[in-house]
Amino acid sequence: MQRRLRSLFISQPRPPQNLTEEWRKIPWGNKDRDLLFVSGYQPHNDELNQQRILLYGPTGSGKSSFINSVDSVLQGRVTVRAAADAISQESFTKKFRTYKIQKGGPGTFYPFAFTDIMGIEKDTNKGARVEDIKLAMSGHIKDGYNFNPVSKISEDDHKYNKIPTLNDHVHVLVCVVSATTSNILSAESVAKMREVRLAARDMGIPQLAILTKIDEACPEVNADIKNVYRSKYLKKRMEELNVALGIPLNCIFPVKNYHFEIDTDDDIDTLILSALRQIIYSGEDFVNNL
Ligand SMILES: Nc1nc2c(ncn2[C@@H]2O[C@H](COP(=O)(O)OP(=O)(O)OP(=O)(O)O)[C@@H](O)[C@H]2O)c(=O)[nH]1
Ligand SMILES: [Mg+2]
Repeated sequence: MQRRLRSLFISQPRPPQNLTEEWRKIPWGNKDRDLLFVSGYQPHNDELNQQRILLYGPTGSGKSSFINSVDSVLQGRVTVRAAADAISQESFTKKFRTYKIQKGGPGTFYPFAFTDIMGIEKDTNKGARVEDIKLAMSGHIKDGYNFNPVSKISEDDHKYNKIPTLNDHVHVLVCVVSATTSNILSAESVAKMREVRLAARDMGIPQLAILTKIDEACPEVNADIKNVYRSKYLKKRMEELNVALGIPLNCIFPVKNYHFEIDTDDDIDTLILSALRQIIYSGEDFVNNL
């Protein structure tokens, strides 16, 4: 009994039940280094005006919020350009729209842009159609196209781009999934997302995934975002995403989007920049290997 009591006193504090040893290292407090990289980035290929980054994923997963979050990090203030929605049962984003990010004064932009699309839904005639996402990847859809969940864009549509150039083509495909739902992604949604992924593979487009809402999914991360790579729960969600879609674990990035904050935060920024850096590297490699 005495020995047990003694061992209780000398035992080291153990991590809380839901946390474990850090399983991915991230340099917290080094945000300026990442910002410097992003602001200094110029595509090697001078025919490329900007990398085109296409976001896809289930309705409500945080695609539009991720675009706003990247914009917020780079502007140094919380911005809300791509409309996000809290209560919509169906995809809130209906239009195919590309967001450039302003760099310095008006009229100058970073050499990458995000294309936001309608969310994927499990029902056959709901949400973005896989055929449309494939056409978007090869640059056939022009900005402003209104997605029609029932039929794909026709070649006669004035938003159909018959002769896409390098700049219309997608250079990086990013799958956006919520950490609160990845284990219950329906089989139908997974099938649609996998089809998109295989089409991108055939076109050689690099692919990454963003796991959003990590604050909502894990109380320890909500208390301190720096627990992200110690969370057993998030590790499990990432492994599930890896198995469901086949995206390698080192291409999956957990982030917390800005959604209620009115000011930016260095740790939230660090995670977003860590994902953004990898997106930029991947797009650059793709264009250089074409
Ligand atoms: N807690 C939390 N909420 C988030 C996060 N990202 C997005 N949200 C919220 O989730 C809801 C849906 O986000 P959207 O960005 O509209 O999602 P979406 O993928 O663009 O959705 P559709 O356009 O409908 O396909 C909004 O209420 C956001 O504020 C996050 O990281 N954490
Ligand atoms: Mg949206």
